Amino acid sequence: MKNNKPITLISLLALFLITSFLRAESDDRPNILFISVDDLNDWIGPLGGHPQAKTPNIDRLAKRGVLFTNAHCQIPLCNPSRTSVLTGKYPHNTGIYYLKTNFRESPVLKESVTLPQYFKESGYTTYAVGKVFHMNPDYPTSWSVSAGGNRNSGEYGPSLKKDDRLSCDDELSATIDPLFDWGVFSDGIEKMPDMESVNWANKTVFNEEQSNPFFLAVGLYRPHLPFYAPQEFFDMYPLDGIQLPATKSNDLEDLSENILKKNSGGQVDHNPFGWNFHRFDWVEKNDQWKQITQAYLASVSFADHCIGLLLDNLEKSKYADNTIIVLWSDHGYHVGEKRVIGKFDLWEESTKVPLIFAGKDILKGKVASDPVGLIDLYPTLVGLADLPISEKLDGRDLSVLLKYSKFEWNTPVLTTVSIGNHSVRDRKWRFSSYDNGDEELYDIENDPNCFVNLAGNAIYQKQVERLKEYIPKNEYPMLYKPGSHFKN
Ligand SMILES: [Ca+2]
Ligand SMILES: [Ca+2]
Repeated sequence: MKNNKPITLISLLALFLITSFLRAESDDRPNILFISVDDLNDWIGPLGGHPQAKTPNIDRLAKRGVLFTNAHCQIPLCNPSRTSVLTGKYPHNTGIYYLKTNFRESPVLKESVTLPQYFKESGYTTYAVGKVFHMNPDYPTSWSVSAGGNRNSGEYGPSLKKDDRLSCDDELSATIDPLFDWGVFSDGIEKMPDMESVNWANKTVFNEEQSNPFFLAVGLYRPHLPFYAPQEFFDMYPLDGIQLPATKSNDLEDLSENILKKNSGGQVDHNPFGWNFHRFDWVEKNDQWKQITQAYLASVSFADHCIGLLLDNLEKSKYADNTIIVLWSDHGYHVGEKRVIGKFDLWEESTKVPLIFAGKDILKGKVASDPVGLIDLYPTLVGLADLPISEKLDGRDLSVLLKYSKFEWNTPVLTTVSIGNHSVRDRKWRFSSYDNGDEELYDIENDPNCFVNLAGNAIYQKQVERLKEYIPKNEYPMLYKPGSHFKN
């Protein structure tokens, strides 16, 4: 009996030490700030895609982290790209290629664990605001707290009625392409939905005491169409001085009809070559190329402003030192290159995306030219949080590139637009293969605008044969309702 007291004290001390250790260990787990930007191409300061683009906040994030200069999406369209990122699966392994298909409809993904869901099930509080998933917010499966609840997260964007159109009031465009518009948003910056998302994130997450580590996803909607931004962002780009993207007058002449069709961004009844070319034809006919370029640049700078507010608030918060930041866009965008306004093609402008990681244990100021994909986000974030990486994921853990300055690789990255139509990109080459056997090959080191299609030239046959090895041989059947992917 006489030993009871000391034993109790020792037990209490041990319990205290164990719980302190566990708490310290759980507190050490990094938070994740996951910022997705919609339709942002390489027109950001550190990627230099447009010489006039002003993105001071993305620039400072790149300086404090690792910037990938050769990162590509796996499919250049919102829903399938986001599905691929958030489930860690290639589109050709799930059948999700189009806008309308809810990813849980794929037998492959029905029971799959999404990236936020994995963090949630690992003890994180997962928050979503803005456009993260596309058709299916997957709430509450993926999220502890969702600002949009179970609403379609694609609803985020300034309301758009037909009478609201600012620049493009052509009846055909207004009827079949209702988002195709641009101009000054005059209701005040605070009414921009992205500002509401940023304010929600700051108030709900950074300014609150978090009992668990958090995974906060903020999905910014700009610079997606309509290119509406407050006046101050248009003022940054005076119309007279706008530089147009580089183009070549006969650029499309070395491409077959099938290649043009597969890269048309979705076919519509009146135009077998689809939205992409139709939009540019309209812009050219109405002499609006400078205006739409200005509006896209203004939208990019507005998105950058929102990113700056998130970074500022995180820096001011108690979570500043223990949060990993990843910034990515779901795909690129053409503003006239190859006579395209849009995405959903296998060309560099559509596939290339900004991708920056920063935070705990990540190198500062590294610029990595290794070919990487958004498919790598899932295993990388899981790896950075020191959680086990599932073997079911298709991507690679980029941690070695984020933590070691000398590590590099040159394994090609894959992009797809539909069954049988794929493209692979390494440091120097882009090779694309189409369902009827047509091919494209570009030497991007010497022809950065991809003007000259080298496929068919015997000199390059070795490169073609090498790159062809990375084109998928087995493809999951397409889950798609014909005619429904754009018309809504
Ligand atoms: Ca998008
Ligand atoms: Ca060409």
